[in-house]
Amino acid sequence: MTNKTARSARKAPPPADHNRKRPEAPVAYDPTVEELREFYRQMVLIRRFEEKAGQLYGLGLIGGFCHLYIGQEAVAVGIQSALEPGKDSVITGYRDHGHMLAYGIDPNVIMAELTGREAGISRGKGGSMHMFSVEHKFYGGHGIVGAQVSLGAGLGFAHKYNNDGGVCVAYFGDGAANQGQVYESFNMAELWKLPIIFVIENNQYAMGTSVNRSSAEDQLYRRGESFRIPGIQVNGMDVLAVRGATEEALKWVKAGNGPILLEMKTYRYRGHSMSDPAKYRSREEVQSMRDKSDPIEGVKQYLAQAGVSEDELKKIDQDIRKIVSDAADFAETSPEPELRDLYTDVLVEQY
Ligand SMILES: Cc1ncc(C[n+]2csc(CCOP(=O)(O)OP(=O)(O)O)c2C)c(N)n1
Ligand SMILES: [Mg+2]
Repeated sequence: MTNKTARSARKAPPPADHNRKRPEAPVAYDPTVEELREFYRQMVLIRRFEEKAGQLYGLGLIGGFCHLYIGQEAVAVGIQSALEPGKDSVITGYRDHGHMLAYGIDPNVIMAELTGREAGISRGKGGSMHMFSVEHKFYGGHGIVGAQVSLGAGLGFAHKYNNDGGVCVAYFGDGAANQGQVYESFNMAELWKLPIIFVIENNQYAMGTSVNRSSAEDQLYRRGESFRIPGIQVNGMDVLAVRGATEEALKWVKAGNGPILLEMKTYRYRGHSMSDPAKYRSREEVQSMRDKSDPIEGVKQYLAQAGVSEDELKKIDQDIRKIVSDAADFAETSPEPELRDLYTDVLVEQY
């Protein structure tokens, strides 16, 4: 490089980017009392369902892997309460029970899938990590970390191609955020201005590795910047903050601006899966999150401020306990798939 070109290269500043359009800073959602009650109901349903799944696993009624969503309830509920089931699509990883419940899918068929019964949503052959409901546009349930992000970009493409007005929400974890295919998907989604909301559920750990240990850039909402995808960091323990950010994200995507990234700062109370003794963090750390940031306690406070009585909440709790124990009874007593089902839904041809 001659001095002259070096000088001219120095002189040419990078293109100014300050005028680039950005989403508005989100504000906390202002719910009606009825909406607040519904957030509470759904979050308690997820928590009790997951506790029951943990018990059934302990009793040997659930086999294989089982990843619980306890602690993260405000994320799925805050986001999906803003979506239209059957129009907007949702895809996630293996920690998927909460997202299904938040999309109104019957707890009985989810629990029956966990226990491997014919009546399960994948006819008892998918288990905890592989559940789908095309009717609800819920596309799983994926065990390959990060794969749901590329598949989600495909769902976003389908919404655009079919011009159906839908938006895809693709959830993934802080660990998955370090996968290469995530960035290939970001690039294509932005180039094609796909209607997709990428949601990083940053629960601080990928199996036993904390986000600070694994991530050179641990402010994950910035991970889309190289692709011009704007990002928003959100308190994922506060359902109103989550819903508020989702409203902003939907506005952005529906206006044809292309994808947006939401980083939900959240926390999982249980181990990575049922077989994780969680030795990589202290009990005090978990207890402190429970004491200070529990998403359900947060909604309870909002409800109290809105004048909803303790008795009313107790009634909701009782109703939920009944729904969950009925789901467990159903899942324990309904039949297993027939032996011949070993040969169905299996790819046998060459392709
Ligand atoms: C491609 C791939 N690599 C590794 C694994 C093993 N694995 C399963 S879960 C997981 C951690 C993912 O953590 P994160 O994305 O933060 O999600 P979380 O479990 O916290 O919801 C790993 C490494 C896998 N299933 N797929
Ligand atoms: Mg994680």
